[in-house]
This record gives sequence, structure tokens and C-alpha cells, in this order.
Amino acid sequence: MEQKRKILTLCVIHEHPRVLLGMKKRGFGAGRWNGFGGKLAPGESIEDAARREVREEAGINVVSLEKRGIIEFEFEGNPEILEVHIFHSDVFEGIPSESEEMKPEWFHKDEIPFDTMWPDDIYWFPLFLEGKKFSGRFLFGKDDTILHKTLSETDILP
Ligand code: 6OG
Repeated sequence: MEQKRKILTLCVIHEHPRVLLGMKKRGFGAGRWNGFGGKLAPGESIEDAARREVREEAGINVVSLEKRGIIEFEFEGNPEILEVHIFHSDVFEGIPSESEEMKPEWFHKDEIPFDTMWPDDIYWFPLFLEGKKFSGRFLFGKDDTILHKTLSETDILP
């Protein structure tokens, strides 16, 4: 079966010891807290898409931006691969504000609401908060349960 790959961005603002997450109000992942991000516009670089999505969804401009991870997500029975590029930012301009898609809120790093996040987040967030780089792959089954996962630290990310 041919596998279709879709590139997505995900940016978490980490102003130690707090992180900015958004409650997704509609679409894929609605009802979950997550970083800010989405699909690339035609001709757009991954980093430019990450900046644009944070601006559109949280109303702020990221000044620092560092890629920290790439995770591939697959859903059983669906040939599509979601390749999510995860970014860290600790300097930004503006005040986070609610958009049509996301309601931003700060969380202390020890009180991240993993119960209402994608189930993969609990595995990679600790690496992210420690400043590590990582790559991995998650296969989800029915009810978004994790059927298979690989996750490892890496020095190089494309
Ligand atoms: P739109 O399709 O709304 O962007 N995303 C995921 N994030 C986490 N933490 N876990 C997943 O496991 C994810 N799958 C997708 C990427 C969707 C946003 O959700 C992220 C994008 O930031 C399956 O444009």
C-alpha cells in the first residue's frame, strides 16, 4: 500500500518553568491541549510554517525557534504518515491570546495536563523539557491507544 506523508509543525513555548499550551477548539485533536502548529502552506519552509501557525493560533511572534524532535504518527488502517516537526521557543513577542482554533494557557512544567493531551506527549515531553533532541514513531490503534512506539534521543535532526 502506498504511504502518503504529511508534514506538520508543532511548537511549544517553554519559558522555564512554565509552558504555553493551547486547547484545540476544532478539527483534528479537538478537546486536547497541545502545542501550536499545523500544515505547511504551498512553498513554505517547515520553520516558516511553525512561526506562522504560532502567530495565527496564539497571537504571538516567536523570536527563538529550535527544532527538537521529529515524530512519525500512523493510525492503524490509514496509509497516511504524519511527520510532525516539534519546535522549542523560549523568546517571543506579544501576549498569547485566544484564536478561533486555540485557547492558550500557561502550565507549570510539573502540572502538564497529560490526561487531556495526545497519549504520545507523556513520553517525549520530559526529553523536550530537558533540552534533548529526539526522534520516534508511534502507531495508534482504536480509541487512540498506542500499539507501538519507538523514541530515542538524537544529536542530528534534518
Ligand atoms: P491541523 O491538522 O489542525 O494540525 N499533532 C499531534 N500532536 C501530538 N502531540 N500528538 C499527535 O499524535 C499529533 N498528531 C498531530 C500537529 C494538527 C496539529 O496537531 C499536531 C499539528 O500541530 C497523533 O492543522
